[in-house]
Amino acid sequence: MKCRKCGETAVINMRQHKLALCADHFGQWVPAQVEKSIHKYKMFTPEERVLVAASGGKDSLALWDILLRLGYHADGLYLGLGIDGGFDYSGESQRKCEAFVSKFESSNNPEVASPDSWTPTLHILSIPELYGASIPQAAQRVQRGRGKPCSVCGLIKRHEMNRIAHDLGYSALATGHNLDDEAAALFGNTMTWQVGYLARQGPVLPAQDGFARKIKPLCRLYEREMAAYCLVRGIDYIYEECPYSLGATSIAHKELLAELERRSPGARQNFYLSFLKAKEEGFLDDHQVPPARMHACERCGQPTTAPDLCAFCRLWVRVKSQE
Ligand code: Q46
Ligand code: ZN
Ligand code: ZN
Repeated sequence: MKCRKCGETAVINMRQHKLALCADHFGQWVPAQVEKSIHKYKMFTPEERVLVAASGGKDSLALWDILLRLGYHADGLYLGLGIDGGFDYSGESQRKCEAFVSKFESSNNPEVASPDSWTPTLHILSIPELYGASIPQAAQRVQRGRGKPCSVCGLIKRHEMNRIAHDLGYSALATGHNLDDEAAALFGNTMTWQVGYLARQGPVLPAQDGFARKIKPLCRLYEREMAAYCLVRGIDYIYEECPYSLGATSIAHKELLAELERRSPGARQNFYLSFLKAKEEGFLDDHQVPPARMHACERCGQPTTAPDLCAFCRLWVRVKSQE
């Protein structure tokens, strides 16, 4: 297969776009797509500073690389969750993020179109060091050994990412969700008609009092494209998934959609993009939940609907009581 642009050997064929590209042209095509999404969904402006939630996986490191190549001021945040899984999952993920950012620390890296001598920063935050328990330990104590730690993990990650983005003055928090992730989430929400979640699902979640704006610049790119981008760009990422992700419903939904995509190229993209279009046209306007009355958590100051402590602070009170 030949590259559509130059006739060299193609490294990827994107059937949904009827487009095959060589390594060079694919390496240029991906950032151009991300730039289009940033503009189309009004994610942020060149003057704004963005914080990338860096997990060490392919999507978040590709996202960070792309934003830097596009000349944006993008720093990273790595949250150490204290997950081992028999192979030091958290330690290994952190090392991938550190290795990634260290490439930019050597001055005058021509890949970073930064107008001054600015180099990206990786903020590292360790949950066990800060709060005295890893995610699995915290979950073990409050769930008494039942179930996976994912809901505890999600709550802690959301709170801490928001806290750092807000405290350090970033305009937006960027996550590496790709189109496969978004289509799987949409499928899950549709299966159970979670209309409230559907109304909130999209490439941008605007900032609210005390909550940072959340953006998903990779939302129009397939997962396999992100893996190919890392290969083309020489980005070393952690291949293993979090050990607790095994058997997740979202993975089953991804597999179903991948099968659909195999039979009908572009089906997954159509599913997600037609949803966004229908939303733009007002399909869910009657289901927008009016913003709840918020006040500051007595302990951490983040907005909450609860009368005293936010869910994050209540969680740690329970974890401490079980020590
Ligand atoms: S990191 Fe955390 Fe995920 Fe691992 S424990 Fe579950 S939620 S699976 S994105
Ligand atoms: Zn080419
Ligand atoms: Zn709180």
